[in-house]
Amino acid sequence: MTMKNLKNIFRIAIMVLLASSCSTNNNSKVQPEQSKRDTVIIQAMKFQPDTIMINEGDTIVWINKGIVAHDISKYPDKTWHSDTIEPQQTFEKVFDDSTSYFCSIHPTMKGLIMINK
Ligand SMILES: [Cu+2]
Repeated sequence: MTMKNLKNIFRIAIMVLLASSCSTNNNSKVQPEQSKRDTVIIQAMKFQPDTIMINEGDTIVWINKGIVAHDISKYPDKTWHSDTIEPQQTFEKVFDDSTSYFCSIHPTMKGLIMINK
């Protein structure tokens, strides 16, 4: 094998590497839309908004902007729930299904999460 042939083989190998890294970049562009983060403010003993429409897999972030502690619990059975959320603290959770929730400390506080399917 001559030196010239060896150089050509290296050149081809580099071209193949470049081409495959380009196609990797193209693939990342067609990946599904990234999941979003949606915010619910807890203030004045209410969830604001109290009904929120999100896409499957989105994250909801609750921010306690009130002056007392709250929690986020599945309504009515508390099959999932946050820890106590003190003022200025947050809680976040990913949702794949529609659900209603409430604050088990103040059970009149209710909210609804609807999945856009
Ligand atoms: Cu509360």
